[in-house]
Amino acid sequence: MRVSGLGEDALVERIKGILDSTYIGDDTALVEVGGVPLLLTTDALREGVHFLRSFPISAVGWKAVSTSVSDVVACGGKPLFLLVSLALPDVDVSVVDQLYEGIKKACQFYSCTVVGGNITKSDKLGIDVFLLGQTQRFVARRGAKPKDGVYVSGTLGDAKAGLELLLMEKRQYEEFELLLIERHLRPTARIDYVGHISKYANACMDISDGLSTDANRLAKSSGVRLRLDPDRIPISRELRTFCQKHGKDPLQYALHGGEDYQLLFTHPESRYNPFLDMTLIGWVEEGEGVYLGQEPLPPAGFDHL
Ligand code: TPP
Repeated sequence: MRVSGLGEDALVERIKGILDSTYIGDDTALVEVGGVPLLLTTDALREGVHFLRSFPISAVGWKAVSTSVSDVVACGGKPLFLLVSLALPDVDVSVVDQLYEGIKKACQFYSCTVVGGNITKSDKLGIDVFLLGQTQRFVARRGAKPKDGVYVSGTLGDAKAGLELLLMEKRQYEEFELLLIERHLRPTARIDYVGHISKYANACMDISDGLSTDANRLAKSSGVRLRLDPDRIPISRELRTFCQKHGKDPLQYALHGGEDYQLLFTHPESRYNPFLDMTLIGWVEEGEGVYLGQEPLPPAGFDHL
């Protein structure tokens, strides 16, 4: 069987079985070194899969750091040190300069440091980030409890619309379109949520492959059902305008669009924080799977295989 026939989640389960590992399965791995708990994660961006060479290359650097930071944040942690490995075609040196300008800006924003890396020759450009972080309390995907509220940060679906706009290669973009493009190119990991997640979340993960796919992962890990309310899914004004213009349904973007790097988390409703842009989108119940109102919501986001 080809890996494409298996799908990403089943392949990860298979690898977990081969390694006989109890670590694999969350956005980061929690390890202990000399009594100190540390978080480890790695993420890759590949030309043709995550970006095109025509995209601003400094944004690719920013995004490479942000996607890994997002994993650490989802576990309630702060980023510390990174290794950056490049798969590099014979490009102009300025491409590498710009890439690292983006990486540097992101590191300054998230207060973390590149401490090394690796460079290999390649036909296509690729960036692998390995990130070390630390947390006061490790938050996994498996802790959601019946009666918890289900929350997301920010708005959903913007990054998918931004990608579609980029791929249209228009000569001129309207202001709302530029905002959506920016959300695709330069997603911001929700480092402002670290305190809230590490103190209050029972379960958390970031939404990289789309809410429908990632909510099913969280439900499965926690052994619970998530029932989401379609009227509560947060959708930006820009996405509504985009969908109006193109005759699309914004809810479909919010449910299945990937790469927003917002957080999906659960905790008692009493922990709601009005100073964060968090939205209650549903509740945890006993059972399994994800429901949107009364209908099952199967995973229909991005699958890497
Ligand atoms: N085509 C291009 C050129 N760029 C894109 N960003 C996409 C398609 C869409 N896309 C690529 S990866 C991805 C999506 C929606 C999902 C997120 O992937 P990743 O950041 O690797 O998430 P992970 O599953 O590793 O957390």
